[in-house]
Amino acid sequence: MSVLTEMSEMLQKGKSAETAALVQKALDEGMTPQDVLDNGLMPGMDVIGERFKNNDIFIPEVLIAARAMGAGTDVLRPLLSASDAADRGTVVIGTIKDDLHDIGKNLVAMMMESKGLKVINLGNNVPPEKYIEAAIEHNADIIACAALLTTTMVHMKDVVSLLAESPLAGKAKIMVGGAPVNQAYCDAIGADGYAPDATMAAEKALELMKAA
Ligand code: B1M
Repeated sequence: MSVLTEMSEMLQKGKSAETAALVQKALDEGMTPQDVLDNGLMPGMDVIGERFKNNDIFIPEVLIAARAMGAGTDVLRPLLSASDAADRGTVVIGTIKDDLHDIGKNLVAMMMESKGLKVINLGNNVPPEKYIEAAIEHNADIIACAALLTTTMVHMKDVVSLLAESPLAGKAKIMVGGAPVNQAYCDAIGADGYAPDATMAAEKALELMKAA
């Protein structure tokens, strides 16, 4: 069995220590952090998503798999963050109010850091006002909102309205993303940018910085 397949299986079983050790092994064998993420950890999480949707597994199993995903990405984070040290702007990121999903948002944060952006991670269940307060405090260039639930993505438009009334109006940009979000939704709520995955989100953030 390849190290990536084994890693995916350990993640699905929620074996954090084994997942982290296999990430390290893959790196030691010469794989890049991006390869490990795209071809080992993410496929494991995709299987979990599918099994959760089909009611083959339930929240406790999903949570322990999520913890193993975190253990794996913890090994990758310093390597990705070290790959480009330039300070290219500041991003305030969080998962929107009432939404506890944070795996994808944390990947987006990690990819943005790897591109030289300073990232202030507000965590999950972030009320719209808190994004604006944090953006003002850190003089952010970009506010990045993630949502994984169709019931929570609606709060993103409140971030857009609050930013328009804040001292950062016209300066900071708003990015949105997460599984139920798309470009049409981004346009409909008046956000500045959308990206479908973590790598493209980091690229979109740099594009928005250049356009500023
Ligand atoms: Co939840 N959950 N969950 N869940 N969960 C989903 C999202 C769901 C699709 C599963 C399903 O039913 N098929 C469904 C949502 C349905 C909907 O709204 N249409 C769902 C549900 C219903 C729920 C609960 C309501 C279940 C319940 O209680 N009955 C509940 C809600 C809790 C709450 O938030 N209030 C719930 C709870 C949970 C757990 C806590 C158990 C756990 C979260 C643990 C954690 O995050 N720490 C969990 C998980 C893990 C999932 C699934 C299985 C996996 C999500 C994930 O981490 N994917 C998910 C099913 C699925 O997605 N297939 C599901 C991996 C991650 C890397 O991908 O987050 O999509 P993702 O991020 C991607 C892109 O979307 C993008 O980049 C990332 C990587 O490339 N991206 C951005 C993300 N943020 C971005 C921001 C950007 C740009 C791109 O710019 C700012």
